[in-house]
Amino acid sequence: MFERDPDPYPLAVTTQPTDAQLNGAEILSRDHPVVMGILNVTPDSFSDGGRFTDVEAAVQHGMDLHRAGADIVDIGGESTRPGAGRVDAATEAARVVPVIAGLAAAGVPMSIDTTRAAVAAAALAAGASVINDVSGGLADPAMAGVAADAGCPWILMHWRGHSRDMLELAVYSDVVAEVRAELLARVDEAVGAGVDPARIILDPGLGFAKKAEHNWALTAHLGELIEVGFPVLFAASRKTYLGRLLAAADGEPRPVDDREAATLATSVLAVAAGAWGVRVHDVRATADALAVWRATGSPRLENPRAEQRRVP
Ligand code: PMM
Repeated sequence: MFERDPDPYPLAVTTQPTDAQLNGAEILSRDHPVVMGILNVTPDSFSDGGRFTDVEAAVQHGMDLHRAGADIVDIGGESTRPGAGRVDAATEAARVVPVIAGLAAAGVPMSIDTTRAAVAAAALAAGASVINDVSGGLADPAMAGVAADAGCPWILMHWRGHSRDMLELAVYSDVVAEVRAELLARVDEAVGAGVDPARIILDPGLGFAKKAEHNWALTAHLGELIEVGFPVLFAASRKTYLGRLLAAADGEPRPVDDREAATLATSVLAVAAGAWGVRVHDVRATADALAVWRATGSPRLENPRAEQRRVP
């Protein structure tokens, strides 16, 4: 059922956008898994940090990601790597807004990766159409109001605290059940604040207050989150647990730039389990891997509990 359009999506906006396009909702009804390309405009993100701090270079990279097959480009102005400190809202907004404006002019659909309502509002005003909130609404109580007013899709990621101290929070007795329950609590809060449930996307938050064993359990049991009935975004790209899996004999983790094959394997497994989309650094390789999956008939991994879906 997830057939990708034969051609990449046109860069230029040639027709009048519909209301659904304006508020980003059409990204929710794609008939193929959504590929979200990562563009971090930060000096310190773990994979692309420092590469796109210049606005022109960042806009060019965003356009390249879109041309390579990204349905949407995710723009971040604050690093969330484990242990990272915070930047202030003005700095974060100043990093992302010019890049978003440049990419909007080129017709590139974008999400804003932020936990701050003010940054999200500025990004939406500049042309982003989806909020990607790694705190699932917990970090800033005003975020739900921004999402409700905009009527845009809101990605609620599982989160337990800011990056500086999140490793201490990686304590679970049943990580899959707890992540699912905590995400549903975020959904209830969002809906209670006026957010349309049909605009909500969930994300297990790989690497955020998670140890490697937690990430693997969430990957293996992704179907248990998908069966809840919301679209699920899977974001494993180049993360530390893949580096540890592929560690050298001396225990040295595989370097960030050499985790692509493992990333592709996780993306194919996730879409085969029914994920709505994947958030990745290497869009072209991901599009190729998903083309293989499609060519074999888009087979789905068996999810014995799929019948119990609770569609919102
Ligand atoms: N991970 C990072 C940043 N933003 N957003 C979502 N929805 N899910 C994630 O897992 C996620 C995210 C950190 O990775 P990066 O430094 O490569 O952006």
